[in-house]
Amino acid sequence: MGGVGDLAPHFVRATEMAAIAAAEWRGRGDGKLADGAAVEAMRAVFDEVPFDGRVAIGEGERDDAPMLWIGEPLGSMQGVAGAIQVDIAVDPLECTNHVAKDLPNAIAVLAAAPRGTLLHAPDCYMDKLAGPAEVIGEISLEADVDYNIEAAASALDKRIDEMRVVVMDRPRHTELIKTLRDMSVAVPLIGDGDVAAALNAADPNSDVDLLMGIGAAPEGVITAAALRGLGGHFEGRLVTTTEDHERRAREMLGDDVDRLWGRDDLCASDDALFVASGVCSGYLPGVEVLGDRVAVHSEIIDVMAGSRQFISSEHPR
Ligand code: VTB
Repeated sequence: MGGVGDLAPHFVRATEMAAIAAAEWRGRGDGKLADGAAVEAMRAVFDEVPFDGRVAIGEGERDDAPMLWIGEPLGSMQGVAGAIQVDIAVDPLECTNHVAKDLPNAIAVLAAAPRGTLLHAPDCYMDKLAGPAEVIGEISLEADVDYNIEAAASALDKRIDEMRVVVMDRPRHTELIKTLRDMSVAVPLIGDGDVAAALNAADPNSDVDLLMGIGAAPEGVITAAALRGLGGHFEGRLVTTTEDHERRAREMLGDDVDRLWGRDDLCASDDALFVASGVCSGYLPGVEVLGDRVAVHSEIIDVMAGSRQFISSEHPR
């Protein structure tokens, strides 16, 4: 039996179709419609994929239709003996608000791995820490921000005032941003899109050194798969802000709700894929309309192969 990597062409098609559908909504001021279009397009592809799939973590729970809901069975081989059993962490449209405004870095994105090897949790928040390989073993969410900055600067052979830490611009990060700036760390702020930001932080040649702060949990699991493939650092801790999320998280994880998840706990298999297609240009080029055709640009990180592939395809519009 083949591995999850063999399904890559199907998963790329799923993110491509979601990206193309969402791109129709760029700049139209309605992220929800863009998201709905991406979900529908992605689900239509999944229906045809010959696998026994399940959404391990995604945007919502069963009642939140039209999401690809957490626990949703996917694929054309549900319950078929011998079918490959796969878990998906998915965000059909990451950075939804940016599609509404046609701003950078919106992507259709997923991670796939064998059943049981991606964190299965509600779509709560996650405190995240991402960086390049050099900081592995040097920094941790267990430690204070100032300790992590000093340790990362030393591992990267930089002065503290040369460090650049990307953070999402949210009121919940006011303290974090102040602590960093008081240390003379530069803090580029992003409106949305911490998957692209984490990939950027993990790249030793990029203009940022670390990603810190709280974003959504599904994107944390997706990022963990990508950074497992790229050899970067990633850690997360779930953050629940509603009673409902707290209850669901306890039901699904028991006391593990409070634990620190390392990169390889969030994505516990090497037989994993990260697949993303650009909607709005940014870390990937966005969907291009070419008359009656569209071009879409994607990235595939195959953890087992240790490969990172960038591919472009054209489809009828
Ligand atoms: C979004 C989105 C991010 O986190 O902001 C979300 O843009 C949740 O944060 O890329 P808010 O509820 O404060 O908007 C991400 O989806 C990713 O983690």
